[in-house]
Amino acid sequence: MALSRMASSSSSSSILKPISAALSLRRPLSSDTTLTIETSIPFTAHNCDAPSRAVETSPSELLKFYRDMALMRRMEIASDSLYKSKLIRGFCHLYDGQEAVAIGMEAATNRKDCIITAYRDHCTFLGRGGDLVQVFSELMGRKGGCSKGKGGSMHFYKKDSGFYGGHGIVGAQVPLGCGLAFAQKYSKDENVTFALYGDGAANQGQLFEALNIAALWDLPAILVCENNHYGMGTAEWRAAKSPAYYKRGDYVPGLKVDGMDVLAVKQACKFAKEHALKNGPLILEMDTYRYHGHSMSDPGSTYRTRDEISGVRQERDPIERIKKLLLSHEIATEKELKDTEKEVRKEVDEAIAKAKESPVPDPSDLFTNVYVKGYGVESFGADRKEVRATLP
Ligand SMILES: Cc1ncc(C[n+]2csc(CCOP(=O)(O)OP(=O)(O)O)c2C)c(N)n1
Ligand SMILES: [Mg+2]
Repeated sequence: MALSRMASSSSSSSILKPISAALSLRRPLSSDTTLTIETSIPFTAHNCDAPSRAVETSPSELLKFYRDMALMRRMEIASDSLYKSKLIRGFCHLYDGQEAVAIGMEAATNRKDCIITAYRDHCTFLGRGGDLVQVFSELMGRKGGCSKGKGGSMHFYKKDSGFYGGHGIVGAQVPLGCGLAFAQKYSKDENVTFALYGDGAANQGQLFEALNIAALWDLPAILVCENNHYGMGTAEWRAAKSPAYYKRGDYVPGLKVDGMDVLAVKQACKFAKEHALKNGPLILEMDTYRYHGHSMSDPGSTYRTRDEISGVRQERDPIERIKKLLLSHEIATEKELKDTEKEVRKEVDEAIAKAKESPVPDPSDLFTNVYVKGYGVESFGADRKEVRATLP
């Protein structure tokens, strides 16, 4: 990676927790020195000029990227264990491998920009400022969860930070995202919506219908295809005649981005935001990879080889990439980075312990937030004979 140093200051986005004291800078570089780092590979553009590969960052931002991605990784690994010990039930889709997309997007946006995604949503919630106790409480169906323990893994929300979920119906979040962009344009605020979907969802009709309207009305909608190369157990080339998802908007410009390089993601999202505010929609295809299977019921190794997975881990892992940068530019030592990993592990363990203390929702809450109040809906038992409750 090429690097040059310039003596101006830059601010890093401040998500999740502040970087630890153990990682405070003791090197010649001050924490806000501007560093310019080249992306792993060039962007590939469709119907637009590609942004520069030279990305501005700072030592403190790189340290933060490292910590935030390590925290997300640890959270997902811990969720896997909780699932296997049956403390998490139902659907659960993990995001490990894809962390750079959530983190890079955060670095280029503010909380008035909206984000909406599918069911692989734990890390997006954390990136938007959600806390770990809420994550684990929601996953374990406890009251303290971000959806009061009633949504579970697929239904995380944080509206006060512009995070609109967490959706289980493949592709359905994209038209909703275009609706959010419509509201932003209508109210003349200078913000955009990032609507995320997978390579599997990319073949759905509703996506093109929403994109058509968004383009006609120049809505500030950015469609982000997280191409992890599989939709459940189906490889992209089996599902799509053209897996070049960044080109699939035809008249709508697109950009293919190394989604394992957090700096490339940040640059692309910054570029997309500027573009969308001036010209309307754009597609970003993030070339990424999921290490886990599709969901907890998928071991993830029947339709792809173990060599493929370990190859990506070795050559493209987003956390390793930042680690190498931190070490090669003497921003942190191996020991400091190990200490961060330990801290992150402790933080996750403490959050799980707290979440376990949270009670499960009351039975009386079963239908709240589901039906409009005041209609007197009656709820029956499974035999459909006995009225068990009349809803408020
Ligand atoms: C409308 C609809 N069809 C099918 C499903 C079942 N389903 C859940 S996830 C999924 C695969 C989606 O793959 P992709 O869009 O690539 O997202 P990824 O899981 O890789 O993040 C399918 C078919 C669903 N939830 N909704
Ligand atoms: Mg996919």
